Amino acid sequence: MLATNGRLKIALQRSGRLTDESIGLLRACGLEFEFQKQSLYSPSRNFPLDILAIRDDDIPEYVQDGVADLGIVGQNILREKKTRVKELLPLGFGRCRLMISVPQRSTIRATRDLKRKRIGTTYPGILQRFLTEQGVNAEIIKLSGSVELAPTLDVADAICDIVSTGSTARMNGLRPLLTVLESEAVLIANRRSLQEKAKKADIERLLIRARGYLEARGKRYLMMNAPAKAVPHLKRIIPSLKSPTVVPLADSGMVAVHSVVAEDVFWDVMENLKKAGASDIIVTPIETIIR
Ligand code: PRT
Ligand code: ZN
Repeated sequence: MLATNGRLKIALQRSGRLTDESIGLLRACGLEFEFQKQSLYSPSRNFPLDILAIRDDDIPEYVQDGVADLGIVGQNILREKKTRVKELLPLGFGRCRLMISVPQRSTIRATRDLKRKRIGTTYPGILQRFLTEQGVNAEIIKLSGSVELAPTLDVADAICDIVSTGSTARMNGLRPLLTVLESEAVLIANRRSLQEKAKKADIERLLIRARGYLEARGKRYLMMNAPAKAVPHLKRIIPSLKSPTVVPLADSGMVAVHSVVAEDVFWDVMENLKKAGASDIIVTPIETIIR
């Protein structure tokens, strides 16, 4: 029914670590909708798109099979499933690492020490590829959950699991050994949807908006007044100030300078600008940058 109405369908995680930011991204792209975790579909009021809320593990297959045209999922899940989908855009949230950890007292200190050891994981596919690349012959113990308990239960000598802050590993007496995969959420697409003219056009509209939002995230717009002769100095202070907008002011010898600056350096930059003669500095958030 919904699969043939010409509207895009995007599969999002129904309830979990990726849900809020996935929804937030679509809202930042100007899409209006009511998102209800209980309902399978949530239609957008102002864009030809319906949200399909499912478990994250099912997203790659649903997108591959065309049940959904688009999906947002962690690269960890995507790489494990080995589905044929197109990766369109990394989204910068849901960051984590797939890591091999060992008990604190373990004699395993380097990759080669994993030889003939048992590694417990819910990511047997990624782990096997990694071990093959490294030329290490270890035994993979496929687990379905509570991986961090495997060494204590003597089911495994090491584990390969998702780590973000590392506190779960520490609480279980584990020490990180090495990173197998760095992961973040990505936007994926069904390959046939990208060839259908109408769908492709809607996907591209969405992509432009998503890129604009990602580009603007973590950036501020700066406006200030300054003596014209201070402009070369100001340029050196603001890292991103390659070609600033410089507008002459009625007051001769003064200019208005506009620029974009990264949030993390912004306070330092502001203080230095003031010292360099800038005044009336205005800082505003940026909603989007369309290039
Ligand atoms: O129900 P559903 O199957 O949809 O959800 P889920 O429970 O399988 O997934 P969820 O919501 O836990 O994670 C969704 C995605 O978020 C993952 O596939 C990753 O891409 C990403 N992500 C980011 C994480 C983490 N951070 C994370 N910390 N996924 C899992 N964890 C786990 C980790 O395995 C550990 O056990 O959280 C625990 C705490 O981690 P520390 O290191 O912060 O202690
Ligand atoms: Zn899951």
